[in-house]
Amino acid sequence: MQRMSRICSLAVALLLVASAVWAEDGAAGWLRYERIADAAVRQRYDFVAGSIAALDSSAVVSSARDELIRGIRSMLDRTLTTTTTPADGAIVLGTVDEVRRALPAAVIPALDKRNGYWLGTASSGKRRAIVVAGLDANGVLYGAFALLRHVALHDSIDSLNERQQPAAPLRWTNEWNNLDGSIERGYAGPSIFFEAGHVVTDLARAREYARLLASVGVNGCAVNNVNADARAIAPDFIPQLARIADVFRPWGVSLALSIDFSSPMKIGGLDTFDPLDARVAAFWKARADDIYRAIPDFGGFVLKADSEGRLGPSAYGRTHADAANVVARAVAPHRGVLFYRGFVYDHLMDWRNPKNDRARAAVDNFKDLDGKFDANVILQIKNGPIDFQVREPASPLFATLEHTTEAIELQITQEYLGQQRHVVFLPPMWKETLDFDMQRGNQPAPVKSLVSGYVGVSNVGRAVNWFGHDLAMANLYGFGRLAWNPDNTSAQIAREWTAQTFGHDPRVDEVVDDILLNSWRAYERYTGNLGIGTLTDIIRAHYGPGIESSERNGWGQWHRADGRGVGMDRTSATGTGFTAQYPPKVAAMFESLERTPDELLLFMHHVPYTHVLKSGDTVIQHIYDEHYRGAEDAAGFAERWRGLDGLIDRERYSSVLAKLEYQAGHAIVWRDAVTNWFRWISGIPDARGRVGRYPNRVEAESMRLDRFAVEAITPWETASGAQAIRCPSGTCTATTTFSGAPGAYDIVVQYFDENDGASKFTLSVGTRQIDTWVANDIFPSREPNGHTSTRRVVRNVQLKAGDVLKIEASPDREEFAVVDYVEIVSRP
Ligand code: GCW
Repeated sequence: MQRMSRICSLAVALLLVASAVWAEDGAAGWLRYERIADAAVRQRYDFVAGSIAALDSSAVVSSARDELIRGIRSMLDRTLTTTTTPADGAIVLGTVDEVRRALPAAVIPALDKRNGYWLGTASSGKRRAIVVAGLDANGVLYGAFALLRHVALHDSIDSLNERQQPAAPLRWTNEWNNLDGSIERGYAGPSIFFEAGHVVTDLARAREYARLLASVGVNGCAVNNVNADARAIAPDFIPQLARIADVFRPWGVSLALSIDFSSPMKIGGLDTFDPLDARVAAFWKARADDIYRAIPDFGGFVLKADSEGRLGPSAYGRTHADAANVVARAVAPHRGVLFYRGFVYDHLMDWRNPKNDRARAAVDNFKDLDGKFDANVILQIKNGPIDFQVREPASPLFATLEHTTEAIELQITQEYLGQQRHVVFLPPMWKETLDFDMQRGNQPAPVKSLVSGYVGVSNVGRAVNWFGHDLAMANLYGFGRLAWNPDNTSAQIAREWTAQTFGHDPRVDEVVDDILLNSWRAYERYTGNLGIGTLTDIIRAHYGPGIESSERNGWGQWHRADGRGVGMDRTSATGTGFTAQYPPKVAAMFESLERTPDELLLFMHHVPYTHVLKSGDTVIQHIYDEHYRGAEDAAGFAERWRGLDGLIDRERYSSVLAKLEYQAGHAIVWRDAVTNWFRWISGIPDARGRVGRYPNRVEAESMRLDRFAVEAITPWETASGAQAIRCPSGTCTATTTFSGAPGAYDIVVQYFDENDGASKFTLSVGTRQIDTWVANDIFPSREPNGHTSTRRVVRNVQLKAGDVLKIEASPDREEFAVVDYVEIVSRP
């Protein structure tokens, strides 16, 4: 009996272990190494068996070897044994020099870019070995991951002969993590690096993150916020940071840090941070020397200065070059670099002056400094001239500087792009910038040919699946793949990511790829088209609609919509002159109303609402149509995902479905807010009669109310009819009597889920309760508005005339169970 129960508990324990290993919680990201069941596919890798030889014992090459063992075991159930001699090895790993010495038969093509590698075959003893040769240890690691990727993608590796070199030597992420563990613009829980002012004790997640980064060729990571806390480089903090560097090192990821330019004063005991003061230079040198003593492979610093209230060289009348160089010189002897952020602008601009323009700031601030930066300074330039909006032209700064090393900064965290509650696959957007031809000197000059570095603002958090939304991982993957080779297409990146993440069922892959590849366009449609900006609340959350929030303040994300027209006039002829910041051919294109592509029209020009686009539609009708179309796209994503029921694991199926359904609802919030606002300001109705007319909708304020009170919502466009109902205390009810035809309906309740309470709702038809829920999500607001407006849908409810629909609600703390409307939609 006792024995039996021991066996039983052993079996249970084993089961638990097995299910933990196979839990599809997104933690493994794309590195799932799913077992290959198809015999024909397995056969392709028959010769991958026996031993694996790593020709050196460096930590990075050991990681490469161990990763291959792990991946091959998982995909092919074969355990490679390790050896250090290549004889009869199935896989041989090493730097080019090591491989040439050990396997003279290997014909390795020349590699000349750091981190490059060659994947090929060569005879080894009596057999053919797969060779992974890197120019350096990182190259070996990237080659190993590439080999595993081939197997995961079921590619044939029979005639492997692949020379890969990265497009740019520096491929970093920035993590806007604060030392207290919070993350600026992070949407997936607290920091994996810091908590309560120190480095976390358990760095397992940081180690795992470095592995994910390495698998797509990222070789540096600045772990703290660019709005930097000076304490990060204080002497007593360095040993803690060294622990992060230790877990990064085996994955070839250099630790880097963001710095506060006023550190010489804040932590150095000086009375100045003037970059030309010798004591300040000595301070930076001492800090750098100290860091490199503890972390010899430290990557360098990132500096945000004179931007959004951060102190910078302007305090002493010095230039950005002075600021950059004093820090760069401190790290130069250690071969470190300084990324200096080009995101410098005045956020207190006078909005009344029509010539003021935030988009001009980067070029205006940096154009005279070309050639004045030290060789190890890299100017880190956001893809567009404003700030990670849903559509921006490429920043003209890329083309302005000819003697300055440049990096492009892309944002993986979806700050303005749905904060990982909306699916937005970003490679198609990033490629718009990378492929944009500046035609500098009348020569082809796509942005990707002008940059030597890629920086992705990532902001992963403690959420098991890293970003909160399983599909958002495709953006980290895509960032790495584009930083390695910007010629990779979005479709190719999506295909690779999807197959590794969800497997090879063509029905699944088609749907996931399709959702990914159409997602940015959809988001653009229902948030802000024609280059107008994201039309979000720009003052705080950057999340839901807030059409006027960008106007009449100094932040400069203006769209200048008034009763007659819309758009920023950035032409040289009549506007801010921004267009002239581009090389002549591009400038001429943007200067011309006719030649500016529709998708950037309102970024460059102010036009009447009746202006006719290339598509033949007027601007206003286009705004209406696109918002309806975008909301339909979003509904389609959820619908298509439902078709995957049973084809993928339950866990990810359900969690992604919940996100897509929420998104479909929020897309309607966006649609209604933006279209109603433009209907109001332009006075021009929707030719298709949709805007302002919602035949299936019963406004909450017109229901029969018991204890509920009617409330005006701010901004008005974020509630249907500008009003909602709130329950001050206890339990409140709102009822309406159905009068339509008998049949099956979906019932929608649009309510506000604030982050200052968890109010409760029940929905009944007659005496039958059909749904109950608690509004306990954490949206970025404590008020009923476009951030918090949320849709609850009860599907397939039988209704007949005379049925009474009742919402019962009770508030919690400061959340007053606010309801906007009910919609009763007949099922197709
Ligand atoms: O997009 C803005 C963000 C800020 C951020 C800043 C920057 C880290 O709203 O939160 O600050 O850009 O890039 O420096």
